Amino acid sequence: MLTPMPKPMPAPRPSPSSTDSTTRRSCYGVLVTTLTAACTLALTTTPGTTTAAAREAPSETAADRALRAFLDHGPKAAVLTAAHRGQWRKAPENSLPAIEAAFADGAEIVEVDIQLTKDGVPVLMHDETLERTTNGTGRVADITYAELRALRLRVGLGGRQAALTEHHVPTLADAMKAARTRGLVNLDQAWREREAVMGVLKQTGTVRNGLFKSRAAVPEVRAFRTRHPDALYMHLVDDDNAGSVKEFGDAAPPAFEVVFDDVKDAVADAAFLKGVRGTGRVWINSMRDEFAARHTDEASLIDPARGWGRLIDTYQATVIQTDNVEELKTYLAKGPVNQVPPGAVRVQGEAYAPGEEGVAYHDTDPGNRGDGPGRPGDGVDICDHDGAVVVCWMRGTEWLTYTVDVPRTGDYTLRARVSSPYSPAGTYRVAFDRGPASGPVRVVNTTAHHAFALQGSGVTRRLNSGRHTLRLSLDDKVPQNWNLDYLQWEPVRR
Ligand SMILES: [Ca+2]
Ligand SMILES: [Ca+2]
Ligand SMILES: [Ca+2]
Repeated sequence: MLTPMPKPMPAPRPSPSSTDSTTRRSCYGVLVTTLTAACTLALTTTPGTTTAAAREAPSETAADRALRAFLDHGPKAAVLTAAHRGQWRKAPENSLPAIEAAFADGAEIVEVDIQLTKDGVPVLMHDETLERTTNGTGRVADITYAELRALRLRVGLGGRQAALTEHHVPTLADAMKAARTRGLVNLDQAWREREAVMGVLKQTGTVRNGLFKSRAAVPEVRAFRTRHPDALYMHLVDDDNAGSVKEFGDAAPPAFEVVFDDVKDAVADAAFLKGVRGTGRVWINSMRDEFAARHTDEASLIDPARGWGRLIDTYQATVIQTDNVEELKTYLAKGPVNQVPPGAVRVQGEAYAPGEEGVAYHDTDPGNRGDGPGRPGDGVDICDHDGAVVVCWMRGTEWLTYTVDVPRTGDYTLRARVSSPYSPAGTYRVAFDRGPASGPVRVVNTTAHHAFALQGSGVTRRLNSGRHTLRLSLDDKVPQNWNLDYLQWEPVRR
């Protein structure tokens, strides 16, 4: 891949001072100096000025570009993508392949979580306990790294019924080495052990890759940044500590992670965000409802104006942390795109045909057991998973009917966007116009109720253009516990 020629860098700032008020400046000074050295070398490859050192100098790496971008908070600063726990849709969360996949998919930043083993080795793991993401039991802090190394990671977001992989819990050192030339690493749950973590960054030559964060008292943060003026740091603010932004004064960190569960929160106020945006980057999380007042990934997948677009335009986000790296990158590059493939028909699970129990649907218990917008009086269970409105509490013998308008006669194959933390998760069959039902389609464990995935079915049907009735039924006497976001009939290309 071609590497664009870096832009000239600003001159290094004056040498670091140890006073608190110049912490930010000295931090930038060291970082910019490091970058400038690399960029100067790259720039001197112009014919006629080439030096021996320049001929051996590596071109600017993706990590160089990510750092330069992260420190740019000017009005034209590009929105950066942070991959939550790595690209867990392709590899176990907090694993080396998840880090590599996140960078390969275009994330400039990968968020990871740090725990310490009994013998003091910083490792990547979100939980304090081993059960969810590995085949081990107990606490990380109670076993040695050698013992931890023998365990295997589960796929995706894990869970007791998720399949085991061949991958192991990585050390922070391994993770940082994997990121060294590729991007930044947001070090979550690392503040308590920040000195041990900083030691790893120094040993691995990745101080410039690591991004610390905390919501600690400002004097505690100042002390750390004075001790380590080259450490990258981001401060978390919500309504409880919004005053910390002012308290930093001239020594504002290069980013603030802003968390608001309500649009009326003080930190969601335009003037407050403008102030933050003026000194650094605004980092907003779109994974769950409560991080940014329901402006979530799932809402964005339906309409970016309900999520990422709003976070950028109204809440001035310049970093978005996501569980949907590829979709966010596509949105940032191309704007809203029609996500239904050309010629395909998407039928929302919750948009079943109108009618009564026994006519339009069958549900095993009365009323809506979910928290989503069910139809008044209907038994169908509808949930809202962070913006994904789905049929939930799906059980054997239940069925739903749909109206499907087929645009063009042809062969169509079915995929369904589903979720389930269980193995087995369940099976369904589909039938058109009172015709014979398909064979059973197995729903595959997606590792969490909120982890939706578009799964193939193996079912292909010849459909004439026009309106059809589709019936989706759940087999009896097999475990059923999954969620249906939508069905999608895609034209078969021959
Ligand atoms: Ca029900
Ligand atoms: Ca049900
Ligand atoms: Ca849906």
